[in-house]
Amino acid sequence: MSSSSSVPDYLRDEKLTQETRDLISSLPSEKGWLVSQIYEFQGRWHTEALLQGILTCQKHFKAKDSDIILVTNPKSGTTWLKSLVFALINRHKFPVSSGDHPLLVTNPHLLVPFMEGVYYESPDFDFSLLPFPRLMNTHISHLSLPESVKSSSCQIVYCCRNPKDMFVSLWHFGKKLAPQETADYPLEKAVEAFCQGKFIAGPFWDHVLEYWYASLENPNKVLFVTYEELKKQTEVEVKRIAEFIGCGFTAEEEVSEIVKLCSFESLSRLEVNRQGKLPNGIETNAFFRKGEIGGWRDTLSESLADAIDRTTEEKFGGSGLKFSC
Ligand code: PAP
Repeated sequence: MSSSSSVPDYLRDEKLTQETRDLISSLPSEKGWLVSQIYEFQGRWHTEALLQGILTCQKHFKAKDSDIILVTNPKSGTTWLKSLVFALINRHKFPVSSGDHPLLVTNPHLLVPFMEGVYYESPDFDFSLLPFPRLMNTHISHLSLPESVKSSSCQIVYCCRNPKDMFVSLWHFGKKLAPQETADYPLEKAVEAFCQGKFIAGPFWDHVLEYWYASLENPNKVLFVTYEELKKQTEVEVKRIAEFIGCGFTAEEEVSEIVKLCSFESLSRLEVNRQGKLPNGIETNAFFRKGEIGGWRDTLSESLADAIDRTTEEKFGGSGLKFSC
């Protein structure tokens, strides 16, 4: 693993336990982009640190029926969804109109803990101390969720983004995070690894499909949302999320204030999201780049975009899932 100081804690291997090291030594591995090696565990490819976080989560996390868990592939709308759902469930405690909303002074990632990241950094973190209802996020696949998440009545809001924008967002995030480590890695090779699924948190498509089918099988448990629909009709989608988690809007209530507060334009201009770092070392501005649909066109050639499109068609065939951008 690299020793560059720009790489955040959860991409480093300094806190790995002997148990994780033993497991890792038995797992299929590939040379990674951003980190030197990635490992396949339960059908997904992980960095060592996030793998340890997932293992701790599987062992120790006890879901409560009232929990709300936000699930995404990386770079699929996590920061936005965290802000929206935090603002939704706390709208009586923290009215947006009061002018001193926590989102104005705190990065969304500090208001909603990232389960496997927190478990990697602080294995003894006590999730029972979170305020009611507990709101958390994860990138863990449906297959690898802790048992109690599946067996309890907790709810999952899943947000998916079209794979080309997701890939390009991750590509730029990685370059910003670790310019030296990623400098010599060709984009073509990264797209190839992404399409093969051998990329951080990959295969992207399997992650989406698992939650898609879970949402069809159990619509009260899993709500499937897309970044694109959230962008196109934010108020409609935010109301749908609010209904799902049991805090629907009354006729008198305004959803527009929350939508505005959590918009890319508002959040990205705040001092707290322009300057400073999260405790894991990531600069807060790294989570706000363009916030657009179809921004991949600046980075991907036609042939690379085609390669991702072909994989999407193969993987999503028959599922009813499609992306129009
Ligand atoms: P994470 O999974 O590492 O937490 P995540 O928040 O999912 O990251 O991804 C960041 C992307 O969401 C960025 O996309 P881009 O690189 O294509 O620009 C970021 O700009 C976008 N984003 C962040 N906040 C918002 C928002 N409020 N509205 C819309 N898009 C947003």
